[in-house]
Amino acid sequence: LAYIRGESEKTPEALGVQATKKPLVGVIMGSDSDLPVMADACRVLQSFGVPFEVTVISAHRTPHRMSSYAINATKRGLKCIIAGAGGAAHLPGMVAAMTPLPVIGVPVKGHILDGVDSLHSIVQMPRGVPVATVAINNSTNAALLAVRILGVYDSSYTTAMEQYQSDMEDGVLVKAKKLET
Ligand code: RP5
Repeated sequence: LAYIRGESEKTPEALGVQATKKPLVGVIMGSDSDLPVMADACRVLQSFGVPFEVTVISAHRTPHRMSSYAINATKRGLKCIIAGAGGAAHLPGMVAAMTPLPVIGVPVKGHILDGVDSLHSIVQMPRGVPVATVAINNSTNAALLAVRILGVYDSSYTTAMEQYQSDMEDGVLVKAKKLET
């Protein structure tokens, strides 16, 4: 999948993100203006060695591309989709409606309503069509959740997650010790 716009400051590569072949996770976003937020998810996936792809798909501006992506996601080998969008953030919900894969929604903060509009658009799905929604701009957690999902069928991801949790705990304890001395 090619990245849509070509400005150097808005390419995944410019943000240290390198998509891989045979992706298991699709990272999609409504606009390349979402990339600085969504790049965190890509970096986390990279750090866990998860094969992923990244691209722009807009529910409103490219509805046909969105349906084609969602409908073909399973047969292309994806196991999970992370979808970020801002404002009238319909992308995660619409993709979830067209694939049986788990979809994780990232509400991207816009300029006007502080991301609460995006959060509500993504979290308020009707019964029957779930989107696992993370906090506003928190694509890091979306990727961590994707790693946990992958761990259900590949225990190496669960082992890596256990290591991550242990390192996180150690990091906090080191900081706590510094405060106590
Ligand atoms: C949404 O509209 C995108 O996800 C983005 O967060 C927002 C603004 O898009 P741009 O006008 O910056 O392309 O669809």
